[in-house]
Amino acid sequence: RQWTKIKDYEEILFDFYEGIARITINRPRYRNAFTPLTVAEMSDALYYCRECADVRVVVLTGAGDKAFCSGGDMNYKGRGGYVDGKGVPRLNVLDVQKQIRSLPKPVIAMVNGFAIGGGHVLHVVCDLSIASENAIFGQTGPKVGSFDAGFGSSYLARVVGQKKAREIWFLCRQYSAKEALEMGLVNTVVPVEELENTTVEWAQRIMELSPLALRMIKAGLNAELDGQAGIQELAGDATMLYYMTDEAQEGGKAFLEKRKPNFSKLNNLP
Ligand code: 2NE
Repeated sequence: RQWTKIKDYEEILFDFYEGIARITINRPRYRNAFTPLTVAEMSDALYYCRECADVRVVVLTGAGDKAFCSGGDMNYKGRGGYVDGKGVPRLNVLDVQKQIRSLPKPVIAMVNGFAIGGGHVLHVVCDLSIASENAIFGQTGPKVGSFDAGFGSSYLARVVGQKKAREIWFLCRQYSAKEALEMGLVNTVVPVEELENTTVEWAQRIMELSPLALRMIKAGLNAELDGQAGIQELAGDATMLYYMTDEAQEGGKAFLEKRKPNFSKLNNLP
């Protein structure tokens, strides 16, 4: 399978294959822990994925065979956040979580090893998670002086239930791929050598379906949980569709032609 590079970055890889954009955290030496730069690059790549009509599905993964992502790089953790090259402490991974959630295209986590701490949360916020048999899941925050009480807790609880979410955070254990599957934390578990094939197959199946239908489903599933921000996303999609109608076009045209709009001949469905 020939993936072609979309753009050069320092700490991620970003490539494309037949409608699929793949973002790979590329710091295997540190079990793919993210720095503020890694996260800024992920954000840039996700923005590209949103803008580019050729991208139908996004895959998030980690380089090498050991880790998906081990969360924030502890070498960069200062007071107030993970410190960037200019000395500014940041928690910019929270923005990336929101980007993944609001991207109007399916995002698949291809979990190829440890998904730990903030790295675990990244897979949690993806729409689907496909894990290899060697994948290991868990939160470590309360052990290492951190926590994610946002999506990393509340959305996790929506995925695995309140008891399990509290167990994951209160015990900071590690869970096998099999355990993750049993608690509904991942969609499927496959042998390591099948991980990419399965992910591409799932993406190809998704791409046979109506992108607009999937976009609305994702927005609807988010809206139920995300309050006004979720409704705003769903409403934005409704507005986009409305602008495609003669009715909306007539309103705009009438304004520009300085006349009263004529909505009388338009369909008024029950
Ligand atoms: C991931 C895990 C379980 C892997 O264990 P193992 O035994 O396979 O590898 P090892 O030897 O621990 O790690 C290999 C090298 O990677 C570095 C290690 O320090 C080690 O370096 P050397 O000793 O060879 O020099 N490494 C691994 N993870 C790192 C990290 N996150 N930062 C910097 N270096 C890291 C094991 O490595 C592990 O438990 N890692 C730490 C996971 C963790 O606690 N992450 C931070 C959670 S907090 C967070 O992510 C967060 C948040 O809570 C809220 C907002 C934003 C972020």
